[in-house]
Amino acid sequence: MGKQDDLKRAAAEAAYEYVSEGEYLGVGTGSTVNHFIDVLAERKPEIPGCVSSSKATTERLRAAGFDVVDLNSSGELGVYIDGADEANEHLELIKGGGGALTREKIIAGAARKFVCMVDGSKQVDLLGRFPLPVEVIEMGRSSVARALVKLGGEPELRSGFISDNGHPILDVYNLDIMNPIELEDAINALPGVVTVGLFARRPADVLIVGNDSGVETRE
Ligand code: ABF
Repeated sequence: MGKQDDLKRAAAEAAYEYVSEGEYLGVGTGSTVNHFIDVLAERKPEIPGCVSSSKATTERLRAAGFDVVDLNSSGELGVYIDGADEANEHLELIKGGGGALTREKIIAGAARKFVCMVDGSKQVDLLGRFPLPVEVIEMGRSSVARALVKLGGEPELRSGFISDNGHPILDVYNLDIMNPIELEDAINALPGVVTVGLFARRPADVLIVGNDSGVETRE
């Protein structure tokens, strides 16, 4: 494993402490989550099953022996554990680099506690260095892109990519996100937007950061 992977694994091990036995567990997507699924497979918590944010995660969870159910059958979730692409000091996030932002946002909204794991390189003062993913309805792709330019960004269609929900994604470059809640609301209000990868209205409740010096947890 590389150094970055070691930090992700350390964050995943710390996140395991938040797993609540006896309840369905929300599980996100990405390489940090893959480490977390490895930890789950090793420690085998007593949970009835998981709700997953992507086809890729569903496959991994099932291969590790966990039942995966639809969010409509699980009811309210206790805990949702996922990664992110950027995190600021208010635990506001950019997510969706892996393309699973819509399901991630739905699960985060349904969970009482959202635990986010990152390695230290993803902590930023100002969100926006990582291009902001916006999932759109195909018909509105160009009109949404023009509106995003007016909001100060440079949208680019994610090439060769369609989400698990069947939609394209615009990645918006060069945004200095001074007010994440305001920008999240503004992008959500554009006709044709399915989901914006800003998690500011519903930030993480717990941020676990894997650094060279160890794992830091912020709540
Ligand atoms: C998901 O996976 C995302 O929202 C984010 O895009 C990505 C982080 O990936 P990784 O853990 O591979 O860095 O949680």
